[in-house]
Amino acid sequence: MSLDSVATNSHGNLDEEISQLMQCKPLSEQECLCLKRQITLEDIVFNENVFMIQVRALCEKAKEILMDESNVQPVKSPVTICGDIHGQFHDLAELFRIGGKLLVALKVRYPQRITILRGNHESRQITQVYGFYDECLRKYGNANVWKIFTDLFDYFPLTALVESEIFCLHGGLSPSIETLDHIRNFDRVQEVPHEGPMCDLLWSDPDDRCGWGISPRGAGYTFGQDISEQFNHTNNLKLIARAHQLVMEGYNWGHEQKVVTIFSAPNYCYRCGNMASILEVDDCKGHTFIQFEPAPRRGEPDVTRRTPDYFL
Ligand SMILES: [Mn+2]
Repeated sequence: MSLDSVATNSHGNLDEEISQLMQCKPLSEQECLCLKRQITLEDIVFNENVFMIQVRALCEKAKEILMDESNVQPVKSPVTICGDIHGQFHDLAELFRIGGKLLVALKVRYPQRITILRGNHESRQITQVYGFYDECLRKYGNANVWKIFTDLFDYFPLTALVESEIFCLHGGLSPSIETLDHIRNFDRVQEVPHEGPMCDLLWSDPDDRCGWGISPRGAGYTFGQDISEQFNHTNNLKLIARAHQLVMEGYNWGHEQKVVTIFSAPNYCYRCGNMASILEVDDCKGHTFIQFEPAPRRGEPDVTRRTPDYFL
């Protein structure tokens, strides 16, 4: 194994890796080395698990990029806004076909074109309950990959701002936050707290009732149309685009079109029967929702019977 090849970090190689990932295939050792910025001989000798080197290298690179992003990351249109994916790989591949490709490998490849925001599931605690921890153990035999990814999640921006007028976030508003500048000043690189403004952004939901309410989720708040109107007015926003809730049509307007919920996992948990959607914002700031159905799952086992009751 030549260490010269280790120094290589061309986009060509990353592109090949992305194409393999898109087919749900693990990367080879040779290719993995091209991802690593500075891989040491020690890494190669002592890491028995090549996948771990790949994942670690990819996530370290992603961290470097995310570190420079704001808590309210500015985004230019045209852009496509997506909601929850919830680990439905084949539906994610379908979303890629419809709306273009994204996520961590693509974030590293196209840092200016992909913005990944943190959701309430991108946390150590939630991933241990809802399957990601178990999946890492099953596929890699230990929790290293889970640790690498959850360490990366700490760096994901909390919110984004499309053309200064569409405020994007996973959950919703917080009684502790009046302005975007307040969010910009958080130190976000930490596990999602159990309460407080950072927690609320990832957990809250809009509600038909006015004012703030106690969330049935046990974290975050519910917020009424009066709250959305005030927040949009204070911050010169036209729209709050958020995810976090299953909506049968894939998207759902609320608060007299001051808020929209976008959910991008079709037939959620492979049994909810819902459509998914993404929101395209064109370069004239026009909005188009694209709805889509579950991807065909050729040759895949029927997992319905063993789908756990997550999130329902
Ligand atoms: Mn959520």
